Amino acid sequence: MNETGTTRNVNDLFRRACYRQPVERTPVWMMRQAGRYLPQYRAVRKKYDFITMYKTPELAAEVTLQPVDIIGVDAAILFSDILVVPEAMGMELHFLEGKGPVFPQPMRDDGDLSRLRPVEADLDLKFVMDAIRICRRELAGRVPLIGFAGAPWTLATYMIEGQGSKNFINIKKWRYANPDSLHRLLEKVTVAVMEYVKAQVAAGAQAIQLFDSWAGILDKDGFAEFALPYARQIFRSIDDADVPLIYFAKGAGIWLDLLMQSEADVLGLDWTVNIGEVRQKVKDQFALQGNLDPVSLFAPPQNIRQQVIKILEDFGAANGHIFNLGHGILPDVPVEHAQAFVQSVKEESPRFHAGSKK
Ligand code: 1CP
Repeated sequence: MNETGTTRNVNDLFRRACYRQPVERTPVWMMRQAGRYLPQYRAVRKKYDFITMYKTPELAAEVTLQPVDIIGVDAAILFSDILVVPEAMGMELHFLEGKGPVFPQPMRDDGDLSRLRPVEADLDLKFVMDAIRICRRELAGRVPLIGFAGAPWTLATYMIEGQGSKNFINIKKWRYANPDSLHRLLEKVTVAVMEYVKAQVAAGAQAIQLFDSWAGILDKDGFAEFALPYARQIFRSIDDADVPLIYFAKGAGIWLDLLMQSEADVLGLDWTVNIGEVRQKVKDQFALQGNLDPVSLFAPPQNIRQQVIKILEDFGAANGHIFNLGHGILPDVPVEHAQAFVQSVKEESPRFHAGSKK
């Protein structure tokens, strides 16, 4: 136990890196690490559909822990989905095999706003909180547990489009034709996500990542108006919780001046930016997470190692790097390649921290 009465993590590299404190080596985890590239995940998934898996705390905890045991990552991320929040707000969610998640009755205008109800996270999303408690017990301090949510802009895209989209015509039409009512939707979603992440931290989540996967479909002014302020409001609402806050806004690396107003501790980067250049610009204001192109994991392990070295060199000998992919790991990546990636970070990064003291 430490002075705050909580059990200290045996491996707290991730937390220290998030707060830009010295580490012996760079911590590493992978977005979507609990997923289909793992045969052990597919074995569980063969028996249960996706929605049953995330609604059953024991199953969610089981697959959350798999990459910790099999790949050796330095953080676990709760197995769940960003779409549980709109579902808890009253939108029916289906999961179609071979297609993915779908809202059969998407929101199309302000008349639909009244369909949304406020979320009581401890009740409506109890299965998530129970999964967090099981994960913490079973991890027993081996690595920290990351909780997460979709950022309001990205959740709104799914709520309005009904599913993944190519041109996002429906949400963009709404944005241009009736921006005020889109703001009302985003406000409702923001309140729900604030409740949700607060409850996750209370249940034991040791970091919170907001996924703004569709930030990059916006223009700069649109990002400043419809995405960033809502993510920032959520970070502000849990600022006093003593857990690192990560903002992964995919495609937003070109708007670094705006990302720097996010009030997160860590900026998640996709693979399109050079992490060294970003570090020069953000200086010591943020830790950075990223940013290997997930497709590079199909290359042979020696090539993966070279890519890892390149990113470590670009970042340089500084504090505040959490190694990750630039987006989620793809389903047909060979497990040995994911292992080689993590192993390469573990083996190659210590020399960049040689002067660091704990
Ligand atoms: O087994 C299966 O077929 C289900 C595939 C799957 C998985 C493993 C889905 C459906 N969601 C998940 C888990 C998941 N989703 C996690 C688990 C923790 C982890 O290992 O990282 C997380 C963090 C998410 C978050 C999520 N869901 C995002 C944001 C991250 C990202 O990739 O950009 C998004 C956009 C979703 C929506 C979603 N859920 C599932 C799919 C296939 C999709 C994408 C739908 C689409 O856009 O077409």
